[in-house]
Amino acid sequence: MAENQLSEFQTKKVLRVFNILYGKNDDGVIAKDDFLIAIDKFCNSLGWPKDGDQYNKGKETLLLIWDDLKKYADENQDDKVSKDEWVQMWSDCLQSVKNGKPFPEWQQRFMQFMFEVNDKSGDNEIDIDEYTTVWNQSYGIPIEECREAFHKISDGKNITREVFEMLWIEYFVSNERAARGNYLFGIPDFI
Ligand SMILES: [Ca+2]
Ligand SMILES: [Ca+2]
Repeated sequence: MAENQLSEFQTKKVLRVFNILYGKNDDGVIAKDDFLIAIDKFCNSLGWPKDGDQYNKGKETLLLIWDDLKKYADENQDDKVSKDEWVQMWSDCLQSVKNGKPFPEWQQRFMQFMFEVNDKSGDNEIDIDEYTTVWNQSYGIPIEECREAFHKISDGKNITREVFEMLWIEYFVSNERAARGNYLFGIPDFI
């Protein structure tokens, strides 16, 4: 396995997302189950009827994301992505971004999906209530923390798809503590 090229700060950030998005069943790895748990959470917080179109489409997208994540990250091919494998994948991703390449396609799909999950009303902007709903109800981040994080990332405006993408990339790539994107997934306790 190649060396981790992320700084300590960047490593903490990617591990934070690992824990928020996938640490829910506390087995210390990401597996297919985590994606099935995620779709049920989204259905609950967004009010999607189970087995309705949005549910089915969301599930299909998440399982595609899982397949691709596995392809990129599951180095020992045990159908699980460990924390080390996760960090290594982001390190590789950072290297290719530094070499002027875009994020891999599956990442773009993941980012778009997360935007759509956040934009409950479907008007192509995320407002503070939408942001708070997703991160509180689906991921258990306290409401006050969600609101504070939104103020930090939003610059007083709703978040468009373009801004979301910028924040996402900043979160995973930037080594700057002052970057707005650092607050995309709540308030990290190490900033
Ligand atoms: Ca593995
Ligand atoms: Ca919206």
